[in-house]
Amino acid sequence: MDTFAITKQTAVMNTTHIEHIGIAVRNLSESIRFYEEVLGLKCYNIEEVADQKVRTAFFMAGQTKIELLESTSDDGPVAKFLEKKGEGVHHLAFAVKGIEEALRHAEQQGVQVIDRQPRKGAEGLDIAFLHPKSTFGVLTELCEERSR
Ligand code: CMX
Repeated sequence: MDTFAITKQTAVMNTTHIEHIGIAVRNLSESIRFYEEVLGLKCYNIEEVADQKVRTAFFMAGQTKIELLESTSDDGPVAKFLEKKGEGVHHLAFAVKGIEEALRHAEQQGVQVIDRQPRKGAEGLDIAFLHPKSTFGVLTELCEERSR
């Protein structure tokens, strides 16, 4: 049976836009130089997210946010990704309204949810991940501006 066949019978997620594209890098300062000195973008924020074992750097390219991710630990998710796949696009993040309902909805649709409850992410967002094995190969992040 098609995993997503019941979508039509339940309320769908309220997804508003792509919040950011996450890119795994080995060295944050070297990669920032590429984005600033070659692409001419401006890094406007660097933030460590201890919970995710990453240091992040943010850029806006027009309306689109780019997040560079450097691992702060050998056993973090980005370290594992770099070891296995090398540098490159790591995840796609969608802004949703009502992240808890969105997660429940994804689970009901048979999607493998990594975080059953939202966690604290960078830039004041609540975040939660869906497993790439159930999202057609793309690690998918849901995020929402923190309300508390
Ligand atoms: N994109 C696509 N596929 C991925 C992936 C990614 N980012 N990360 C792992 N995979 C694939 C692997 O290639 C592997 O596939 P195969 O079985 O076909 O080889 C499979 O998923 C399992 O990979 P793994 O290396 O064994 O890794 P784990 O299962 O231990 O962890 C994942 C994978 C996605 C559950 C883990 O990385 C995770 O929990 N990620 C969410 C948190 C996160 O990534 N945080 C960093 C960003 C934080 C931020 O933006 O602030």
